Amino acid sequence: MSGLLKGKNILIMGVRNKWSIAWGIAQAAWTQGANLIFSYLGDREKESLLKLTSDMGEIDAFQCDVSREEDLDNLFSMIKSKYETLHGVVHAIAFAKSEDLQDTFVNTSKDGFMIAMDISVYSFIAVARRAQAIMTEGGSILTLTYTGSVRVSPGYNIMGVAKAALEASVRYAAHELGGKNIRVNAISAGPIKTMSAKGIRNFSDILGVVEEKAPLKRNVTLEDLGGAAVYLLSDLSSGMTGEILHIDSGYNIMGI
Ligand code: NAD
Ligand code: IMJ
Repeated sequence: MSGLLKGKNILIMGVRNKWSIAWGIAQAAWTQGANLIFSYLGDREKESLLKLTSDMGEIDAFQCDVSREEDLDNLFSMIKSKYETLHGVVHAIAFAKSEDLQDTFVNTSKDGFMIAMDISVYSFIAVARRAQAIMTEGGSILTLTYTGSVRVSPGYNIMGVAKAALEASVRYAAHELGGKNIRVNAISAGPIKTMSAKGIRNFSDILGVVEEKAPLKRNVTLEDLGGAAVYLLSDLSSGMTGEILHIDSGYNIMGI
């Protein structure tokens, strides 16, 4: 299969390095013929993005710290002026203060709560608003979530609360944008070793539990996530919106 995303302008937000979920999705979308546009947080990410995309030819990459409204305004006005229309957005961004992922949940500070909700949830709403305004031919908006939204994942703490709000945001945005043929979905990914998982206590134990207990007896890969994202971004998923799609080796269906 190839060419599922031919002619589609797709914005990928959240590549930090070659392990990033956003990069796995970008590669899969590229293989399917998408015109990729990237946004990155800062200079460090820009440098690694330029290296990663060096054999993709001329590709636009714009700096955008999603906590800054002016960065978001600039990003979408650049996209509008250069591409006229947008068909897809991948939002693969989350952040909480590291102390809020280590300390006890009830010790979450107000500042820590606000930061996690701002970067991991509000940014999605802010992106969806700007994206829908230039999705003149319909479109697909995609974000990434984790099971910690619905079940307690010790240490995930405020990020679990943020992901619950993110998933609810997917449903509200899907309801509102459906009339413009814009679909909004999330992938709930199994644990995967990225920078956002680095330094998480017991992370290799968590990967081991999935290998042992998940129906597929293995952890998910960037290719697994890329395939699901291509489906959600393409017309193959034309009847699907407001959905949380589990790409987790089936772990979520298990009880004891
Ligand atoms: P990652 O660290 O590679 O990606 C996170 C990205 O967020 C980085 O590119 C970082 O630059 C960006 N970011 C943080 N603050 C930002 C800001 N203010 N403005 C713009 N960008 C900002 O890690 P990842 O695991 O690929 O994470 C991508 C998404 O996948 C996140 O939403 C994460 O919650 C989700 N997710 C990860 C896992 C996992 O196990 N790694 C599982 C399920 C869901
Ligand atoms: C993150 C924290 C605690 C437990 C965790 C994770 N588990 C998994 C993750 C079990 C799989 C990774 N994940 C799903 C995330 O969404 C990570 C988000 C994140 C990670 C960091 C680490 C560095 C930092 N801030 C962060 N903010 C969000 O300073």
